[in-house]
Amino acid sequence: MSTYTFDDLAVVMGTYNEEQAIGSVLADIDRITDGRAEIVCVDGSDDRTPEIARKMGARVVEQEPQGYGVAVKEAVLTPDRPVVVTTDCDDTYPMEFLPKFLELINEGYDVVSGDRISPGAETMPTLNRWGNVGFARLASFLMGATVHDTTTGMRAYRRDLLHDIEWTENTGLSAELLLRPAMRGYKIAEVPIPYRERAGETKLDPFSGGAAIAKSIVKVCLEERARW
Ligand SMILES: Nc1nc2c(ncn2[C@@H]2O[C@H](COP(=O)(O)OP(=O)(O)OP(=O)(O)O)[C@@H](O)[C@H]2O)c(=O)[nH]1
Ligand SMILES: [Mg+2]
Repeated sequence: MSTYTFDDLAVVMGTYNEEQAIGSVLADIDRITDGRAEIVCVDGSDDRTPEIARKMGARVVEQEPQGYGVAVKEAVLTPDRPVVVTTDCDDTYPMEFLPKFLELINEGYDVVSGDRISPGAETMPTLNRWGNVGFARLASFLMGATVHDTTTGMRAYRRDLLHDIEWTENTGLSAELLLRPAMRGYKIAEVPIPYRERAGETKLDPFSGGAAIAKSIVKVCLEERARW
């Protein structure tokens, strides 16, 4: 098995009016990876986000805003590098964990998922935290295996599996990106991570978004069980 370095890593994200956060997110990635990771932003902004991203050396793919999953699906399928890490562009996720995520891929895991819930996620709005605990319990029940955080935005994936599975969800894409590989026997690791308060405004409505995520979890788990 090959040992990947930061030269084999792409960090990808959807970006939608994140000019308050993007500078610090991209600077963190560059600092932690010595400027060696490729950065891809699939952008639907009408503020200065794409301009800042380009200036900082990111590859910007322009796309009309159509929701989280439409952007992130394009983002994960864009890089040619063998390891793809997703994050949000809101400064919530700890880029200091990139070396740890890469190390676990090198140990043979196919998906490494940042688990915000186990360490407490005190900075997460209470409603979101309850919702996320509920989603993880629902998914664990339907899968017959325990997961702690199904909606985290920070994960590492082997590129090949991203191209081998067909992705169907939008708001629920984050859950889908964990549950389909898990239910097909790929090797999954959850890593407890700290979670920071968001910089800038949320793009997700907690009620309609939460309902869409619950629906995606049920749909994806039933579809995957039907393959067994
Ligand atoms: N290109 C694009 N990016 C999007 C769209 N919707 C959300 N995003 C990006 O996807 C990421 C996740 O969105 P967030 O608003 O952080 O959603 P969340 O993490 O569920 O909610 P918060 O708790 O507020 O962070 C952010 O980087 C957004 O800018 C969209 O329609 N198009
Ligand atoms: Mg976010």
